[in-house]
Amino acid sequence: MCYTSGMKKFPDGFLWGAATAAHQVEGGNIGSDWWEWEQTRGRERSGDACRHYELYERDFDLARSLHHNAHRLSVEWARVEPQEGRFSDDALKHYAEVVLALKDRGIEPVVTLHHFTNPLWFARDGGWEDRRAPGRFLRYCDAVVRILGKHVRYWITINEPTIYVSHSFLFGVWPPQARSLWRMWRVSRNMVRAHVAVFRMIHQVCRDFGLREPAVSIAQHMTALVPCGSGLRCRFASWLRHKIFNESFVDALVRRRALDFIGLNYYSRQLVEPSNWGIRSLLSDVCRENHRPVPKNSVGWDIYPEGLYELLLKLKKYDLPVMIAENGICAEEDASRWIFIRDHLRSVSRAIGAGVPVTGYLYWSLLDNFEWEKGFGPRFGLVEMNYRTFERKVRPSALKYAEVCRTGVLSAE
Ligand code: IFM
Repeated sequence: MCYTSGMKKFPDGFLWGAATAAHQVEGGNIGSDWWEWEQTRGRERSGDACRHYELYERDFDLARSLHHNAHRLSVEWARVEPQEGRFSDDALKHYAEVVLALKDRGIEPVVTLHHFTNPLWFARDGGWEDRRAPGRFLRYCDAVVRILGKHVRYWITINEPTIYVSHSFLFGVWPPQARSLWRMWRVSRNMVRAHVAVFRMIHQVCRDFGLREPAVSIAQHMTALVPCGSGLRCRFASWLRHKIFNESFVDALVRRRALDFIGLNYYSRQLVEPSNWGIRSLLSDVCRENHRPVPKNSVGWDIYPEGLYELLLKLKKYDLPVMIAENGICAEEDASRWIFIRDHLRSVSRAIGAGVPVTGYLYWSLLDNFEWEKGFGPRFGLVEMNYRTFERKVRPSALKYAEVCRTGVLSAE
């Protein structure tokens, strides 16, 4: 890392780009549990989303024009295996074409195999709670990896497992809207098993086909857990939350030697202030007094770039490369997007300087997209989406980020 008058030069070969996920951009994901759930919720529906399923080449042209050399996308299980054990050749061919479209543009694909959505048949027949879930997920991944393996080196098996299990099985906000510690625990256990099985399968397929060593991980969502006060309760609760929400899934996979790198998704901070020593309070109470105010994104999340540096330093103990698999802001005003990216890249650069092997940065997201239960309101994109005409418009922040992608240098201003 070179520091010249505040300028930061990132390592050669650093991956620069953005991320998307199938359900949020493709449109028409009719065979998935989310699609069904949206129809019954009286909320905004994903519908055509960004029509990325048909317009992906246009989007990748934009990514190339913005000097991205990497792009994270997800394969939609519901499209690839619309009925149990029946694979869609059309869908598999489509994703092969998508990956080749990236390669043709000199963009390294980072492929996610599960990003929150499930095929309907799977969800209706026990979903992730069922003991058959790891085997079913493995069968689907095997079909994908056999087709895409030649062209893909970076794999993310499961996106944000902790967010998925907590939102779907504990807080009851995503399908199947369960509120049960026991159900959450079963799903977590099955996801660990599923990841480990897929990790081994990908390595085996690469050996069998004589392909280069793959790099397989999850994308782990981590929040900076900052004690509001210096008292024991705040500090203990922050430590406990970090262990449970940020590290436990990673630890389970490290123990099983099933991570080649750590995919880190980072967005925000939680100012921890438990009102008592009860377990609920220790795990969820936050400061309500705005004691240490910071700017917020358009859905109220604290913007806290220092948190990325602090978390990266904590990841050093794993002795694994780290890829920032997501980091982004939803904002009404685009000016704050560049400030967000710049400040978070400063944190990444500081962490690299402190010896953390960060290998890439993928902004969330390339396009404005469908933000789950919040609908199309939050605007995360480097590219603005007109959901009526499907016109794409590059935002000024994207051009500033493009300069960093082109040069590998973050200038001082
Ligand atoms: O849109 C999501 C994405 O699907 C997973 N990570 C967080 C993003 C912003 O909420």
